[in-house]
Amino acid sequence: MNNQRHSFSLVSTRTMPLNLLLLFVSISLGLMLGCTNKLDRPDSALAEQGRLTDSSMAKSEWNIAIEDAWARPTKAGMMSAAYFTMYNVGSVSDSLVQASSNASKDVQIHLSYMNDGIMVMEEQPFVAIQASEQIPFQPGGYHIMIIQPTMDMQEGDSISLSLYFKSGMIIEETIQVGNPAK
Ligand SMILES: [Cu+2]
Repeated sequence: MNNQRHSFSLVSTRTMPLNLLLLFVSISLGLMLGCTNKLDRPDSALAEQGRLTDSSMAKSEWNIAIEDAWARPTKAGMMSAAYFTMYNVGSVSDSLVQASSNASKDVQIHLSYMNDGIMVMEEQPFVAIQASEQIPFQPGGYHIMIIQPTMDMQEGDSISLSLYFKSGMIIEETIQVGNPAK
C-alpha cells in the first residue's frame, strides 16, 4: 500500500514539472513569434507576403519541361502521335496526367511495348517523373496519341499540345508536324 502510493507520487512529481516546462516553452515560443510579426508589419501584409512566397516557391519546384517535340504527319480522321523528351530538373516528383491538342478532342497518354513479339499500346492513366529524371516519349515507347485529328497534319504544319500535371502545372506548346531529326 505504502509502496504504491510512494511510486505514484514519484511519477507525478517527475511528470508535472516536465509538462509545465513544455507548456512554458511553447507559450514563450508563441509570444516570441507573435512579437516578431507585430514588429515587422501588419498581419495583412504578412499574409500577403506569405502567399507570394508560397507561389514563387511552388513555381521553382515546377521544373518540368519538354524538348524536341514533334507530331507524326497524318490525314484527318487517321492517327497521329506526339513525341518529345520530358525533363524534371526540379527537386520534387510529379505526374503527367492528361494531354490535349487543337488537332483532336481525343488525346491520350499511351505506352507502346513488345508483347510476345507483337507491338501493342496501352492508354496510361499517368506517367510519373521523379526529380532529375528524363523520360523519352518516342516511337515504340511512351507517346501522346492524337486520335482521329480533325485536320490534315502535314509536314511543316504546327499544332498545339498541352500537358497537364498532378501538381497543377500545365505545359502549353506549339509543336511541329514532322520529325526534325529526319
Ligand atoms: Cu498510341
